[in-house]
Amino acid sequence: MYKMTQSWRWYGPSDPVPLEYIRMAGATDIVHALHHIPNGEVWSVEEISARAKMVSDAGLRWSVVESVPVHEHIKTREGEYLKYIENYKQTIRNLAECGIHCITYNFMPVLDWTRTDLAFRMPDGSRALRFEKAAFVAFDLFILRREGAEKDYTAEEIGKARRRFEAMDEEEKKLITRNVIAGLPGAEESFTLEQFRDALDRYKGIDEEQLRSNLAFFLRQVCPVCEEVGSVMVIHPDDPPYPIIGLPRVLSTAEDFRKSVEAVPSKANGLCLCTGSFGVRADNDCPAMMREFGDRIGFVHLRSTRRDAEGNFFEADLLDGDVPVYEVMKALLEVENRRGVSIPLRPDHGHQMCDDLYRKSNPGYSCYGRLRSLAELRGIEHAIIQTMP
Ligand code: CS2
Ligand code: MN
Repeated sequence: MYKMTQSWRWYGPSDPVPLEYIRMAGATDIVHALHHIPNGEVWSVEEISARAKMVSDAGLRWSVVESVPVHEHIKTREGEYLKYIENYKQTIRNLAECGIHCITYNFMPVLDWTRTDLAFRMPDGSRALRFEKAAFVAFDLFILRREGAEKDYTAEEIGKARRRFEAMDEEEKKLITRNVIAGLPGAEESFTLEQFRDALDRYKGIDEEQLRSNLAFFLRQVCPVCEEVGSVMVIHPDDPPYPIIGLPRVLSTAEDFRKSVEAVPSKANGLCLCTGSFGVRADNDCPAMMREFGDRIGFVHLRSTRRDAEGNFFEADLLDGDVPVYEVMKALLEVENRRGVSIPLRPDHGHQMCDDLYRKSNPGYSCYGRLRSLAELRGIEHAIIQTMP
């Protein structure tokens, strides 16, 4: 019986959740990146293997990279993009030499994942991450003051955002700005408002179709290298899975991934199925995606969100959100046993709870919150297996 490979994201030696704890949480594999290397530069074999040794000394295995960031020049296909693609290829080769074959990346312009509130109070007192539409629109219209932004919203949305903005004190304005542009963990970029406006400007001539073609261009370059060394590129979906601040999006739905595979059919063109990101849209059926893309899924993020009609969502308790976790796990086990592989899965974000509330932690990457999710996932998997033929 093939089961999930229980994995856990670790940010490196300064992560408040140390490797010893991760092992006690029941994970065997580490998801990691060399965050200290600037975007676009080659990760050397020396650096990778030193980190891998740190992980293996703790009785764990570094098997998935999340992420090798894709330089903005590659996404816009301008400037030094060819050089950065060559560097990316070399990093793929170096990782393979160190036994790491699963590479996560995303193709979101400018920002990685986006939230407005990092400490949304749940009824039980724990804290969750949240995306509040009116606060985000208020940021776009009245803090960032993006040119032409009003065209992206309805009169009702603008009115709501204005009222939301007027109710904010200076502290809250600063906090929202920081949450949006200073970069959440894993996002390697961080901006001032001025730099952020410049970064957005670079996408002025780039629509969805152009960005899609830039993704295909990048994949056509790197996939052959992956095939050569037995690796796979797994794309993480957009979060949130719809256009924001006038930027195009190309990986928000099943249809988006179909288009990518059609453009670049290489078997190295894989998917990181993040149920928390895809699950924000009611038209994304995560169990169906698991089944349809089963052969290309190299990595899974399990997390549940709860959305409302206005476009707000928060990260819910794993079994209390919109994502049908049981069905996803069932589909995953079917895929694993059909393919004869164990797929790495990690609890994506977790709530801040218990001691997490009194310690510093990377937003979303708490100790107890993720431990709770991983335990629940293990229980679900165990129960499903009892009833499998
Ligand atoms: C986030 C992202 O949802 C998530 O997993 O934490 O930072 C994610 O790691 C990147 O978008 C993947 O490239
Ligand atoms: Mn994710």
